[in-house]
Amino acid sequence: MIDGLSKKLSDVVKTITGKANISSKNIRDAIDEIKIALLEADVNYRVVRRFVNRATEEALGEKVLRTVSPGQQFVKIIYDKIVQLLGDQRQDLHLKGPDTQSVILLLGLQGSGKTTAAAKLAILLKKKGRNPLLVAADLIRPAAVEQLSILGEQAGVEVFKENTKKSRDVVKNALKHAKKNQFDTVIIDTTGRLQIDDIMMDEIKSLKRITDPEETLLVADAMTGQNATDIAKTFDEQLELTGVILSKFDSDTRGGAAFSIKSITGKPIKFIGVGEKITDLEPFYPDRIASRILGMGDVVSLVEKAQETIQLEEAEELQRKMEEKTFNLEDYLDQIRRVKKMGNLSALIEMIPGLKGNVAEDQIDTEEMKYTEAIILSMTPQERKNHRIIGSGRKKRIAKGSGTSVYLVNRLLNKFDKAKLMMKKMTNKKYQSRIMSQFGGSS
Ligand SMILES: Nc1nc2c(ncn2[C@@H]2O[C@H](COP(=O)(O)OP(=O)(O)OP(=O)(O)O)[C@@H](O)[C@H]2O)c(=O)[nH]1
Ligand SMILES: [Mg+2]
Repeated sequence: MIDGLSKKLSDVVKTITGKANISSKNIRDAIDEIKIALLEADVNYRVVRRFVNRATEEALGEKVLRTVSPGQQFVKIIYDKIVQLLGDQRQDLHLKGPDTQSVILLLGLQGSGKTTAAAKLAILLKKKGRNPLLVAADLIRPAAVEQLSILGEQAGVEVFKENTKKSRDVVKNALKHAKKNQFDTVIIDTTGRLQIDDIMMDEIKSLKRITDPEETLLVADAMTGQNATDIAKTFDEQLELTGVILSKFDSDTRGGAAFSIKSITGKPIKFIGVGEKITDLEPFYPDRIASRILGMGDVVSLVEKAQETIQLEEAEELQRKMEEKTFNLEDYLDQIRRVKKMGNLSALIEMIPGLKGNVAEDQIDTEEMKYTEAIILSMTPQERKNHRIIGSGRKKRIAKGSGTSVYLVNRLLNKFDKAKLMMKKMTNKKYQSRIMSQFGGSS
């Protein structure tokens, strides 16, 4: 399983971790090698290009941590970027509570692993205490119903089947049957086709309309590499997938699909098939796969610790400033930059207790952050330390220098005063440092 890629990447990072000092040339060379390895693994080239640009930018711009080596820090950056490519957080199924019925619709090309995946999912769900019903809605391929029946029996899960050629009828009756018999999760196995054709799409679209599924999962064969990504894109455009099951991840796949699907379609890989047995289905964890690929789990946690320490030190420093009332516009700018670096501001606000609900929408406007930065940068160091010395003449100059207006300068100063006031209000030390360490972000 993705052994080739894993070997190459771990070699690159091993080499660079071993170096006491690394130059920007070392970084570029290493990223070049990673780029080749990813392309060879059949990762979509646009995905690779974006990966390379971001990794280079970040690796060259990174603030050096004292307690770890630059090489180790580099590994962490690559690791983070790979986790991101693989889809960031683990995405589980989104099913309704057990008192209502949920439907999982499985679709995909011929031979991709739908029928097997149906039985595998049923087992996983049963382990979680749900009561699944398998539905044989592939009425085209000879013996498809029989295949699901056998798998269902092995899994100890009831299989709903009917002697008809109309998949819509089977599905409708299956939903009724499930309701009557308290099955909380209906897993539907559908027909695969050799090619993506209109008839197939229309059939599945109508099944989707009838069943209104909580999960519409594409079962894609990892061995087809780039192809799996293209298929996912087409299916998603037509049917709005909620996720992907990447089958045959145990085979000698080069791994490309796992890296491209989320970036290209925006839809997460939720499970991987790792063998032919009905127990061979695993939840897909981007971070675990990244660790496995790089073979550098220890280094990653080491750097994470170091980063936490720095954040803590910075948070303490900030707290000291607030207590000594020396928190000034320069520190404010620092915070804004950090928040910017973290990216999604609304997500950050969600994370910080006390801020949510206290921060109006216009206060988290990224446009505004941009001119806030420009305004503060147009001030003299003295003014940044104590903005009360800024008179109306200087306000005009600052507005001009920052390409803003006096109105905006005044607004910023008011906002800063309010922010300071808010910080003062949060006098509880523990609460304060918790907030600030979150505010500190990843630096
Ligand atoms: N090694 C491995 N084999 C798998 C995996 N998933 C499915 N297979 C095999 O792939 C073949 C096709 O699997 P099916 O589940 O029948 O695929 P399908 O999509 O239902 O196929 P059609 O109904 O013909 O479209 C079978 O031989 C499975 O045993 C997997 O994760 N790993
Ligand atoms: Mg099948």
